[in-house]
Amino acid sequence: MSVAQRGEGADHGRAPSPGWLPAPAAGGVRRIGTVELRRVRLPLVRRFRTSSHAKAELEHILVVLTDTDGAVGWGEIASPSGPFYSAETVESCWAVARDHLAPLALRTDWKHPAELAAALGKVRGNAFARAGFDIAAWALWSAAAGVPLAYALGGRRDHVEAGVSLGIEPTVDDLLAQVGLRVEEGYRRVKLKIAPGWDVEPVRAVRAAHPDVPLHVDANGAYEDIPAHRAVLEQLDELGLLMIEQPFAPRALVAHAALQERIATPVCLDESVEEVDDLVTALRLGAGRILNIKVSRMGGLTHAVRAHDLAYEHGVPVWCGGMHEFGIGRAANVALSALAGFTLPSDVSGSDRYYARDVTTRPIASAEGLVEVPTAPGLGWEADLPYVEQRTTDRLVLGAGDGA
Ligand code: OSB
Ligand code: MG
Repeated sequence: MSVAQRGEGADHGRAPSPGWLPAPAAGGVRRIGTVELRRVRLPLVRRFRTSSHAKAELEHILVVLTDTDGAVGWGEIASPSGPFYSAETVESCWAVARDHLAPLALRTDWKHPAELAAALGKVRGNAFARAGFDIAAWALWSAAAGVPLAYALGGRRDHVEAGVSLGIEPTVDDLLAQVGLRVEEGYRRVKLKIAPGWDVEPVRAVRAAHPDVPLHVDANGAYEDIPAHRAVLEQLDELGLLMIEQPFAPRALVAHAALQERIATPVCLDESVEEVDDLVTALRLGAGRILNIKVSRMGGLTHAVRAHDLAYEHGVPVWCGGMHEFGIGRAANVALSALAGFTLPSDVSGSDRYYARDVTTRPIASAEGLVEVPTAPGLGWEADLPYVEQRTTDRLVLGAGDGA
């Protein structure tokens, strides 16, 4: 199925939920009249630590596209500040958005967001930066077409299952307290960040305290395909985990395939799949049995949907990974997770897990581990403009004259 057909009723064989509006009309030719970029900072309610870094405040870039008819769409560039998850940084995203993506967006005529995504694809890599524009284009287009973003993408769920991602904690007791809290809140699965030195012991302790909780671990590529690390991964294989996510470096697809042959626990890929062609390679090699699809990492919703479709055809279950998104990026994650292949809980925990106050007028809320998919046209959450303004540290507006 091609993305160009979306909006014409692709439903993966599922009956549309009652209340969904008809599929969007194709609409006319659009041209972006202004691109607004805002650097926005939000304090985190709790520090989050991965195998590479720890943070108390996050800065993301909000992208606001306004077309020449006045239709508006918001997107989010959710890059971490440093180049540790991928090669991008907030600074690199700002420069690429300003110097390359905004001019491309300002001089491209498009009818469907996939056409704008194709034009932005002239820029290699820089997926997080491209994703901000692609999300904004989908938000604009689905709002203008009068359908919920999820529906425009081909999603037909009315709720999506939420899981939480827990960082590396100072002690095993701190971790157990966090897991206890989140299980109490009803989250459908718990993901634990692991790294050499923080793996078998904490994961065993959590498993002992919560024998039935769907549990998975994410190494963010911190292990190597060496005997000592293989032994650790084989011990983790005994703990009844849903999956072991990205144990090895992004390009180490052969090592992931070899591991998957040795262990029964499904290997899940995250950093390894930046493009749909990486997924083609991974599928051919048997480098994993589950895919984490991140809107940012794939360069936006257009490519995220394509990765979903390919995984779906191959019977590979997917879930939507998070990048601590603010409300705009989080809304895109919720919409994407409404697609049929997202059969595992996604990183779409409530805004309150990360931010005391989000950039949307209404926070994204998880109740009993479920997040409602909006039925309103477009993104389904509105930017809280006064609060966004208050948290903005830098702002740039580019117009037609800047698109040459
Ligand atoms: O690997 O999923 C990851 C955050 C920053 C960098 C990498 C990752 C993460 C998360 C975020 O786990 C989870 C979330 O947004 O809920
Ligand atoms: Mg991950």
